[in-house]
Amino acid sequence: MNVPARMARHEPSPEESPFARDVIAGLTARPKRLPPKYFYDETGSKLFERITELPEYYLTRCELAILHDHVAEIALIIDVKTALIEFGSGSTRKARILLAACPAIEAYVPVDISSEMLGREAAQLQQDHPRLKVLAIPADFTKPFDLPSTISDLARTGFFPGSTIGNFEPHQAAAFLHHAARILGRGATLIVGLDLIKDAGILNAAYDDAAGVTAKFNLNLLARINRELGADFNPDAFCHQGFYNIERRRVEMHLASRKRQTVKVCGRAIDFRAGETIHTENSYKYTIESFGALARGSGWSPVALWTDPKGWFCVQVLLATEQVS
Ligand code: SAH
Ligand code: AVI
Repeated sequence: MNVPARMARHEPSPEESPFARDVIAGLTARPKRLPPKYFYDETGSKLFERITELPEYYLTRCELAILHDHVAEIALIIDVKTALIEFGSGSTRKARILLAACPAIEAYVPVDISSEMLGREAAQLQQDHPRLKVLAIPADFTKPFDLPSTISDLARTGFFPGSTIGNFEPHQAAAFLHHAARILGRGATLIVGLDLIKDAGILNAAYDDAAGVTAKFNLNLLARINRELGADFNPDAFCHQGFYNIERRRVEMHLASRKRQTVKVCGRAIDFRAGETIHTENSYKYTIESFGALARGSGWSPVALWTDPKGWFCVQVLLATEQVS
């Protein structure tokens, strides 16, 4: 009898993978939704890097400016031999600013779900910083994972830039902060980037840019489901929506069906009404006070913060206040 190679190796078939389970659960829920962590396959990670260069996407520029302007103060906070652990490291561009100015950083541990990009960026960073221990962890940062034993003698500084924390629901952000405190341990520091509430016009443009790159990033999710799960989405039959929901203080991204249609996903028929959407991402916007309250309620105490001159983006330094078991 011919046994498929993946059965012989007990690997899950595409239909049994966590990705397939999440996609089926999301597309059979009402309203339909998909988790944003699945944006970041190889194509999605490259598209995100293009987003960061867009004139409308101010977030990256603002945060880079804050880090450049205040890295000397950050270096005074990170003053003992430490490991820098970055959650969702992507291009590692922001970590490089800290590495250049903070001699106390002896190890860099980038954690990312996008494994190809993670491997590439870690290898390049190691070449550029031969004396630094670069220890990449391909993982979902919301799940438990172990830090490398080789950093056990170092203090821990977490780094969570980019406003990636905004992609969590507020209760998930609180759970993540507890989880980070558990992973980083007693006495740890966490440097977090967060996007601040601002005029709706600026937010709408940042998530629905004129060149259509954010639309491509959003629609790539359907192409990924086709590629990896053998679905038959026609991405042209969906359109990108990105808008600020003032009441909920979040930018929402959706994929709206242009017509009534049925799509086959993992052997299931998924029906769409014309105009029905798949909710693909929330990007919550905070005030300094609302984020401070969230952090204080989640095992952390804000000890320093900086914003850009326009007050659009904020970098906060948090100190672990309790040992979370
Ligand atoms: N830190 C970079 C990249 C931010 S983009 C910056 O500030 O520019 C968000 C990054 O988080 C992506 O690289 C993505 O692959 C990663 N990511 C998103 N959800 C994740 C998850 N659940 N676990 C691990 N990495 C995740
Ligand atoms: C990674 N994350 C913080 C981005 C954001 O702004 O919410 C992802 C993104 N979505 C659309 N554009 C960028």
